[in-house]
Amino acid sequence: MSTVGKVIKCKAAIAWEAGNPFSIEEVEVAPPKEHEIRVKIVATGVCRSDAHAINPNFKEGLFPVILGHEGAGIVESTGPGVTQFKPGDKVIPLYMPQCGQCKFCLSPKTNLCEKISKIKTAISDQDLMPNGTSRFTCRGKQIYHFMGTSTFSEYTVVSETSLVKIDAAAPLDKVCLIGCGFSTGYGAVINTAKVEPGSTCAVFGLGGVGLSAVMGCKAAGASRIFVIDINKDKFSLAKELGATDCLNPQDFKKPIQEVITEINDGGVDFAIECIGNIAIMKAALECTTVGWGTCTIVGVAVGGQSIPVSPMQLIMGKKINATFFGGWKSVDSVPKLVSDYMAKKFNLDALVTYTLPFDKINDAFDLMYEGKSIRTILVF
Ligand code: CND
Ligand code: ZN
Ligand code: ZN
Repeated sequence: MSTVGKVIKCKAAIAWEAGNPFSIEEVEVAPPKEHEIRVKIVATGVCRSDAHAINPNFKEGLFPVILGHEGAGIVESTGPGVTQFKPGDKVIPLYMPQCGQCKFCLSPKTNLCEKISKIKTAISDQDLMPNGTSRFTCRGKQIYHFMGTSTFSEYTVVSETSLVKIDAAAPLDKVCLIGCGFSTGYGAVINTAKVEPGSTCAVFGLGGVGLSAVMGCKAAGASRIFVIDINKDKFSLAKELGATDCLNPQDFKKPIQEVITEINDGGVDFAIECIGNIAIMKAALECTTVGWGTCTIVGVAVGGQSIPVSPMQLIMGKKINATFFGGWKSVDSVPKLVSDYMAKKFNLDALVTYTLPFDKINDAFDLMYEGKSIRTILVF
């Protein structure tokens, strides 16, 4: 029986409040309105940014909410005015939209788009559909969307600027990682840091984002890739992906930036921070060489914190920059990244530690908190 135009009842993980486990509930998903698409999510990754959203220290989240921003699925139905998508299309929801018309989309200088949801300080302040309403209800309550994607639901509704069609042959339980973790880390290196052949790099943090940054450094032709993590279990995979020197800061009496500058002739050319810790952001800048060292911030720090950087570091020629979704203009780039994966230009499979049924979402978060997974993929 067709579901087009009807409310769909399905399974979703609701975060009713910060600090508590998700509860698997039956939700009602309304049909898509104008310029919206309803997508059947097939697979979704779990990223640290989802954990930040339910971390009481961040104090930014709206509740109750359906999180998830690293998914892939199939179009179920389209709302009025949608021309680029049809039922059955394989798609990736985009937390960084690309409307193609705003001042940011028209500039080659940024991958931001003003249609992005939830950049409170910069552009927008809602976790709802563009018309200010939600398509989700549960137990009679309106449920907030998240980053314009909400992939922790069997069905979700997204704006047409927050979705892109991909190769029909793509395995959704792998390419979902192109929706965030892989693209963010790899793009931070390729697009934002612009790592050069023969250069030396230091990647701080070896989660899905950091290991993707390691892959980026390798692909860019870096000659030496330091990786830094307090969890030594991450080192063997990092080496497989291209790391040359694995450092655990807890093994040294000196600060890690001093260790790196001593080993590597005054510091590395590029440092990439993939943790979200302001002290490590400072260390990352300080471990780069004077003259031209570049530090790229990828990690998201607890709200309200600042990086304690000495201006003298910058006066000495070091640069600091940061990236959102790895600098990729999403609609243009995501289908190409999927094609590159299909052509075996990079290895997403290495990032998938576990594939679990969606109902095990709380286990997936525990595996991340305990440092036992790179990525867990949840499948419906
Ligand atoms: P995940 O938690 O999987 O990995 C973090 C890694 O850092 C783990 O291996 C930890 O052991 C390690 N670590 C933690 N603390 C320290 C420390 N003090 N010293 C050394 N190593 C440490 O996270 P992820 O890979 O999913 O995400 C990484 C960050 O990137 C996180 O802050 C997330 O919110 C952010 C991010 C940013 C963007 C963007 O567009 N800029 C997109 N997605 C995620
Ligand atoms: Zn993410
Ligand atoms: Zn735009």
